[in-house]
Amino acid sequence: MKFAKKTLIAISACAAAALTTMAAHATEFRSADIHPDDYPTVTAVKFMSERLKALSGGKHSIKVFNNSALGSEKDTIEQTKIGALQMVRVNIAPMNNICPETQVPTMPFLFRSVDHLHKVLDGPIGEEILKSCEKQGFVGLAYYDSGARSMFTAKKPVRSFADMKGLKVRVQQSDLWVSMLEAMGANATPMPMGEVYTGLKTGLIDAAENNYPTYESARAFEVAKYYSKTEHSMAPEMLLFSKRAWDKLSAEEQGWIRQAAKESVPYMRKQWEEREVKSLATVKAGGAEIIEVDKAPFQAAMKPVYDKFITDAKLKDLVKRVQDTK
Ligand code: GTR
Repeated sequence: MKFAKKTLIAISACAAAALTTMAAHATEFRSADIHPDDYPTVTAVKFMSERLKALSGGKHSIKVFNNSALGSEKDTIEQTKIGALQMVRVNIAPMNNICPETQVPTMPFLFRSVDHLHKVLDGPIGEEILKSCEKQGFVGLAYYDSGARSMFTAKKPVRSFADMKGLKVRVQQSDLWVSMLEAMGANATPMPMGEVYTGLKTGLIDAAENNYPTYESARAFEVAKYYSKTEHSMAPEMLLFSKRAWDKLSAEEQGWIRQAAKESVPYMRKQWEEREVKSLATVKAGGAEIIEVDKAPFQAAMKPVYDKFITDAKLKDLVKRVQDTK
């Protein structure tokens, strides 16, 4: 017992020493993503790695563990918090329960257009929301695009709001998402993205919702061919650095990371635009039916969601400022 304790102390001393010397030696930071190799979030972080290498004179780079190699988004967020992972690229939704300000850009029908979204996220509101995650152990580096999310169903199409009634819909691991789908009349089932294809195939769920690129890359269109353009949320992607790892770096190193992340944003946006077009063509060729729906009743049903989640003065003010952004 005594020996084990000593060994443990020795191990933690080694780990601490490794972290202290992190700043002095070349480091390959580890970053996680659930998406496949060619997905824009993955290629953007690889681009960021190249920029970081150049800015740091070859000292630092980033290795991306994608395809859910290190687990679901919820798992990798936890690993990032404790510093086992230095960086993670996730959707903003699994951060909703951790950091309340992230609920704001997730809110249904909040953004009027991609331009509106970019104006908000690239400005002081976006900055404030990134910063708000620091007290929870995450240094927010950037947002990436994720388009608009829409419903897709396996058996019967959603052609109107009434068709949502009683559907078993997979949602992201966020209370806000559960409420959003419940307000649409559906039964919400939170689960990791990696289980969606099988869930749809086996009938465990009737539906899910996502943008065209994920509907395509997860091959969900093969098992749920009705894609109804509800476009209910434009919840963006986030790039987060572990605050534990961050605090071990020098100001200069932190500056390189921030700069490289910033430079990866326009690169990602261009890749994203191209991928949305390509994915739509792929799913159509694969037999998906793209359905136009009247969004007004969906939007009208979202008031209780705002009432439940946008509760304090700070969140109310953030939503108002987003709405007022021209
Ligand atoms: C995608 C997003 C992922 C993940 C996924 C999901 O659009 O890029 O980060 O959140 O949706 O629905 O789980």
